[in-house]
Amino acid sequence: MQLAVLTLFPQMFAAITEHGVTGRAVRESKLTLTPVNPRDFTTDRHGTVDDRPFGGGPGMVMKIEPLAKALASAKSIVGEDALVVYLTPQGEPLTQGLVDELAQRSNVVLIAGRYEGIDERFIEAEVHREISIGDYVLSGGELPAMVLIDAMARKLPGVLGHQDSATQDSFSGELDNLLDCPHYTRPVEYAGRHVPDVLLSGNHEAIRRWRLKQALGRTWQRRPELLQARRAAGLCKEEDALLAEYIEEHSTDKSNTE
Ligand code: 9WO
Repeated sequence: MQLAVLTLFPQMFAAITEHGVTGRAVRESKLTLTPVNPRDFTTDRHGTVDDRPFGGGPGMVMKIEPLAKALASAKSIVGEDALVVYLTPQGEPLTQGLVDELAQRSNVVLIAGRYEGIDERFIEAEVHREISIGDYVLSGGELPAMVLIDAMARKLPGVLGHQDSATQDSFSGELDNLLDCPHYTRPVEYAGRHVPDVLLSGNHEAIRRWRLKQALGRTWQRRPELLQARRAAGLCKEEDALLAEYIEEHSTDKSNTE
């Protein structure tokens, strides 16, 4: 996947190009990430990329011309047919489904805004998708762009080994649309708390059922709306039974009945 990011803070992207799973994907050329700075495309002495909003009010707006030149440069690097994505709280909510769809693209340009945002005419003319990573305001689109890049990178072929295969996670595989089950490692006892016996049993079928039950139960407790989505897709009989068991076992917990 070839990615370009329009950003006034290109160094921020070292956070993902130099570390972890995304860093390895970049080193192995499964992902290329080219920051393009609109400031490099200004012609005035001060490198002006922002201006006062028409209609008045506080803050500044990113000017079209440096963005348009930066976008042309970005497309010349990743491909003229690239999908152009603007990260904004006004966008479509990011979900694993949307990540999976975007990860299929081989060329993407991300736009990370600053100040109060970018001139609406640039969005109308050039942006294909507006995407939000959540209902909060940040000081710029760089962190949301990195969130999206990280999520896409782990869906690229060969980026994850089967050790931490993407199909094992919450939101994909058997635990599709469910929260993850709890995880444990050594020691078997910590501060009087024990690892559940079933996980030490070596009974792989019992362990699979326990994990599925925990995933269903936690989703029911913490994110019931996700369970509705899964029910629509069809909760199987085993899942119905496991969730009923979980609810029965937790019916005396204060947290569930209030
Ligand atoms: C500022 C603001 C102030 C009052 C009411 C609403 C407001 N919206 C914004 C705003 O969108 N500022 C942005 C800052 C301009 C573009 C880059 N910035 C940004 C992107 N902040 N948060 C995001 C973002 C992007 C994707 N998903 C979540 C947040």
